Amino acid sequence: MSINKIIDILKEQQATFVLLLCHKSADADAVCAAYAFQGLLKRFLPDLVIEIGAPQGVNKPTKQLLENLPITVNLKPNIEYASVIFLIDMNTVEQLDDVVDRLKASNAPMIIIDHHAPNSDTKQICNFSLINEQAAATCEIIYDMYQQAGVQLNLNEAKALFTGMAFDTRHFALGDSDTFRIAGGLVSVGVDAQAMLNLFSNPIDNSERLAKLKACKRAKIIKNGEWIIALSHVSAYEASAAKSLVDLGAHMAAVAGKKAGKLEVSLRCNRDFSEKTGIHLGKDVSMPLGELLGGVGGGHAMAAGVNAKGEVCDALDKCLKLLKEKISSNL
Ligand SMILES: [Mn+2]
Repeated sequence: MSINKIIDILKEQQATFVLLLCHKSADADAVCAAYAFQGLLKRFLPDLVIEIGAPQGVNKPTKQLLENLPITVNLKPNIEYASVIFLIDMNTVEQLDDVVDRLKASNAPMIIIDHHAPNSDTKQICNFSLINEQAAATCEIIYDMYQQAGVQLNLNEAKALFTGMAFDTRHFALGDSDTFRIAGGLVSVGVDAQAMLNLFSNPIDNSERLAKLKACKRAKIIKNGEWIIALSHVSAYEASAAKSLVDLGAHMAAVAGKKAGKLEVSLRCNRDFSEKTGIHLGKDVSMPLGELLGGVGGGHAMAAGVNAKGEVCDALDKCLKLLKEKISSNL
């Protein structure tokens, strides 16, 4: 789907107000992609009112980011008034909890712009999609839309795209050739790469440090052939804990946590595991695990998550079973 097609849809709808919706505790990729996309739409339709909405808040690093870039995010977006709704960087609408009902009640066409493996529920409510699973960040997709349209980024838009990419690629460690091509383009607009990275490198707080250390202490280590799998549980920072276990040496880690009756499982693996087993954590593990646990799962090849119900132990058992099945079937 091209920018021209998007502009056509906005014109057909005689859109006056458009909403760019970000996921729960919106991250830098979501908010920055929305900001740059807002700028691109403005070039074509200067009279259009375009709001960035994060009905379930933004995460901590993003709060810091909003103090440094002129991005306005509405935490109580006007879903009911939108002529067209864009879902930015959002692989599952279930992440939006009760907002889903308001979205479903809306007659506005919905367009998803994302780099996650699409979830079937989300596809159902979206009329159009622009999904590139190869992109390391949604910000990369937006950059290519500017290129396609022949529109120059201004410095703030370039800074935003750079920051979103830095977050989703772990400061470019997970970047591929496209990531560096785009980063080069952004630097040529005037982005000072080192300054941007320093500005947004957030020192982690003690509760996150403790969660990571507890996850290591509690980890159950399983050897499956050549693979070392670590399973653990914490009550917060599951994703950060899973990443830490992989950084420490596990090929694959799953960390579960339960808070207020809601169960979350975060999955991470290293590149070697991903490439040699051919397992896509989002599609092959998180999605079926989400279904097994009465919730939803999704994500990327090397980083994925599940939001569901149930107990931590049962979730980790089921996760391990799925992994073992996938490893043996892909041998
Ligand atoms: Mn993203």
